[in-house]
Amino acid sequence: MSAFKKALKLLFVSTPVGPLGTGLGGGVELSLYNIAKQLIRQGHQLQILAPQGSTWDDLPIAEISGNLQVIAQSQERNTPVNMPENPLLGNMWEYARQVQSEYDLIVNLAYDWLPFYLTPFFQTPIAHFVSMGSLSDALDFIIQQVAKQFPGTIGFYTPSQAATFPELTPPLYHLSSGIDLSLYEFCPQPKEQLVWLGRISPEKALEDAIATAQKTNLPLYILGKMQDEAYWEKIRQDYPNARAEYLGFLPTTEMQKVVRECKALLMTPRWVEAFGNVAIEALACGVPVISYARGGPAEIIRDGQTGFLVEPDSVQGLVDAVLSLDKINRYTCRQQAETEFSLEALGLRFEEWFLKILDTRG
Ligand code: HBI
Repeated sequence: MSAFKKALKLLFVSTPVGPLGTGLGGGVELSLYNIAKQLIRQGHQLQILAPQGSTWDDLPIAEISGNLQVIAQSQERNTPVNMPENPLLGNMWEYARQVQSEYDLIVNLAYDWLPFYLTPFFQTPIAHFVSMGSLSDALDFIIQQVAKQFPGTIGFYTPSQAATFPELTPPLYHLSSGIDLSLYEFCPQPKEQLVWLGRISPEKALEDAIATAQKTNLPLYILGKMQDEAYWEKIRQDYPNARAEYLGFLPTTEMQKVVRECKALLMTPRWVEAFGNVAIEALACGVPVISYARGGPAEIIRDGQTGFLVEPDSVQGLVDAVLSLDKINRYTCRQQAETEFSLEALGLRFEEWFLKILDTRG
């Protein structure tokens, strides 16, 4: 902590769709873990409110009980906001209301209507980190209201993610992401295999990766949280002969042992991926990333240098990219991770955002 910056007391309120450490919270779980660890290293004090059953290293977690929120991407755009009885989301924010005076700032990581609606009722300022692209009219509307009433309190991963929302009052902050590079080991010489990482859910279009592996006659390793079993079964039926092996949701150190030995990571987002933490995890291992040119990955991958950006939803484009992988220098991939996606850079971006919010508040 430099002399010019005071230590902040921060209350993080996690995503209500699954306990931390289970993978149900998708990319925002990893983001929360990395941001929290780095801000503590920078001398700030943190408390994390998270669902019962959350465990993660030595992170200071207060576990809150209650029923999980339905995941937003399974709803329609015009689905009314819904809350289960004994809602975990409501319970987390009631706890936050009670303890708010002990903190300088509350940081919301839930992609849900309630925290935005509650913002004017709180005395302590709230920073909202929006973790996905626009998915619902109700959320778009309330985010617009908070951006207008509390300018500068809305943060995104990337500009392309922010652009999916209707016009928002500036300033908007783009925090990008970052990972603990020491957990990822560079691999100069891969095996003849491909990998796909992510929650197994329709918006991730795993079927395109399996089709690509089949056309290039390469085995495909699949890692990530099994979010939609029916979707997975349908893929199995559609591709009975695929050389695809599902390895489950592995902790980072185990996951990177598989990823680092692969020729490339395939990313096949059907939606506008807000960021794509899996892309920088692969780069950190020296693994080129081949992705549809949409959303976060299009802002991460240097086309032709650290991977390839492909016409969205074109399996043939993915196949052509796989056949061009010898053009990529794997060390360039690792270097990009080191220069753009280190934890230090991530922590400084969040710290700067938080200090701006507190300065605005005076
Ligand atoms: N859905 N309702 C809801 N709330 C969240 O916080 C949420 C979600 N779906 C997915 C999700 N968060 C995370 O996996 C992404 O933010 C990465």
